Amino acid sequence: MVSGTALVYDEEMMSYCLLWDDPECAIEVPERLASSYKRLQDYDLVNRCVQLPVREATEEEITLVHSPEYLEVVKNTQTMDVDELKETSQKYVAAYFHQNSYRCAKISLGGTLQLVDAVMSGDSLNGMALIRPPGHHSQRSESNGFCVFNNVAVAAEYAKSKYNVQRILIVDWDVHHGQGIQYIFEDDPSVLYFSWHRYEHGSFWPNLRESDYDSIGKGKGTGFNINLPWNQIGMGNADYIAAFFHVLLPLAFEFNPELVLVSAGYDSGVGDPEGRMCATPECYAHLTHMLMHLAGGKLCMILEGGYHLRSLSESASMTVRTLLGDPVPKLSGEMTPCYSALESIQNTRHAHSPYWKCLLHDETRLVQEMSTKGMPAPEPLQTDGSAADELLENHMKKILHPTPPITTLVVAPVENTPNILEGMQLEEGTLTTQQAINVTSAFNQGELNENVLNSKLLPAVEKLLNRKTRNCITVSPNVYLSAAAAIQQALHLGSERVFCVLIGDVDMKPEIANEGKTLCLTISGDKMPEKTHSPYVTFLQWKETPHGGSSFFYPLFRFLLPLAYSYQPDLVILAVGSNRSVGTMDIALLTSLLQALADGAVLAVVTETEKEIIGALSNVLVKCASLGFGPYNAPANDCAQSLTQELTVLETKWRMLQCLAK
Ligand code: Q9C
Ligand code: ZN
Repeated sequence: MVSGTALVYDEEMMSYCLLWDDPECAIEVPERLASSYKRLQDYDLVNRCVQLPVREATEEEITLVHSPEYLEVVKNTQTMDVDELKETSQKYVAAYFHQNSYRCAKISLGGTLQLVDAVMSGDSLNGMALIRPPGHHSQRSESNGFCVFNNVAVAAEYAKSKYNVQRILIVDWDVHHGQGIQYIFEDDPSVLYFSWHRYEHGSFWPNLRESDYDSIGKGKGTGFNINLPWNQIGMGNADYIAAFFHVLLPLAFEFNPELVLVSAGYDSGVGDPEGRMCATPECYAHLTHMLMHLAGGKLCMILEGGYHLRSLSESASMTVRTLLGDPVPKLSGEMTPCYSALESIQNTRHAHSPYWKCLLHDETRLVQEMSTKGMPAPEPLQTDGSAADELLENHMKKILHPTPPITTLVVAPVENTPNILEGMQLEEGTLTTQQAINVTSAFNQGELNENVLNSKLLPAVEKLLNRKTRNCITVSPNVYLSAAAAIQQALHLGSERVFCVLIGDVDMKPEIANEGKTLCLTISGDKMPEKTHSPYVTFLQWKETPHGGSSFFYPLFRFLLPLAYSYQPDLVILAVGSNRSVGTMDIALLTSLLQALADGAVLAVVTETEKEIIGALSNVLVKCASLGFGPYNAPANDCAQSLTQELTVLETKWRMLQCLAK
């Protein structure tokens, strides 16, 4: 299996800088690279990556996207004096040239292509290129916004021609609109381009009408350009995650790319003077983790903007850590997207609803009157960013914990041991049905049964909560009783919120202490049982559609994950019983994505006869296994309908479910 994370970096890309006074360009400094690389070293991430040498991009590669005339202009800057450089720069918007710009732009692009080669050849699973100059504003014959060559756009053309890639997803999480990428692929259905950006109804740079949600692509490319404009500053973790759940991910999974390129700008992070947004570094770990589930894991991160050095370097580090497979830290902050973000999400979903099957099931409509229209422009920024320095220093200490020594603890009886993979530790034994019954009643009476405590499942729950192991898988003759026992044990040990997913025919409802300390979701092929009216006991009626592919992405992003993220559990328990209505790959995807919650503390309880599930989940828990998914199928009507009903009840409490502003 393909593994490993590639890292592209070369200090030579720091050999150019702004040579005259220009406040607009002054933020794009060489230290952006030095501080990012330094932070990766501090976290010992550089050593864990495969370091790739850079190379110069060839003229042939540059002209995959750019005109020969423009190439000539850039080439000529090598021998210019300062006045000539300044004059050339002024032909473009927010651009500057230095005598070394051409050389650096060639290795910035060449480094990007090295990364694409490593990932497409299978030498590495994924990787990141720390490069400058950035690329996403650059156009066929134009430098723009500090960008010289459009690194990501050339990378996409390169992958298409060299590796015959049919579908490429470009995710642009930089805070500016990558209008260069939009122009280049506007009419190309083989490249799905997604960009969120600070827009403020067009009053923010680059002030383009075509950055709005209704620029959806042209000709054959109609539906393949996704703009999500932010009309307010201050967007944070909940807004970004909601944008992924309700806009990007369903479309991306339906698109089914063979390669994912990220225009990874970190000016969308907290403290950045350009973006003035609020996302904290671990948010980028979550975004990265979600994208790792596309294209069999083929994911290339290419640096764009990011002007607050501490924020940039922490967020880039979180990205690389996640690519390497480290646990994703719990997301901080209130999990409620803001009103303005919901308006933007609603409009983008509406604009794309004619082109994507996964948007068919929900009502979409345009926002009649935008709440932010005509609002005063934000005050100019007064602080020097040192407040964010301090915030970030404390924040990182708070959210980062040592990685548990064991990745996956396996609790199984000897005769039922799953294949032990690297990173797994086996503990023999499991709860018998009688033990499970004993423990649930024992806890209800506030008493512990000695006999039960000696069984290996309950100590495993303790190890999970004390972070001695990252996650745990157990096989059991009665998964629901075992899950109930594990819940009781977790609550007994002080868990505040246990998120429990039960898949299959749950013949017996575990009696569990509630008070909001557990949120239980049952997934079954049968009709919904009578309503409970508790937002902590929910139900999803779901069954697989017959031929190939899967319809599971729809409830996954529309319901399961937003619910889990709203709840912010400190433990996830997933019980898979017999007679399940969801396929193995779908359960594996769900499990893998749920690992972004609770610092990765996931307990999977599987019926002992379900060998295929045991194998698939073991793989997913030990390593972010590259999962392959077929094309998207529309779900059965009754399933979609029952989900809609459930959503109406739940979305007022669990706010990440909401995708209409109202
Ligand atoms: N205050 C990149 O992030 N200046 N380029 C905007 C608004 C230009 C950003 C002025 C910003 C260019 C790669
Ligand atoms: Zn930017």
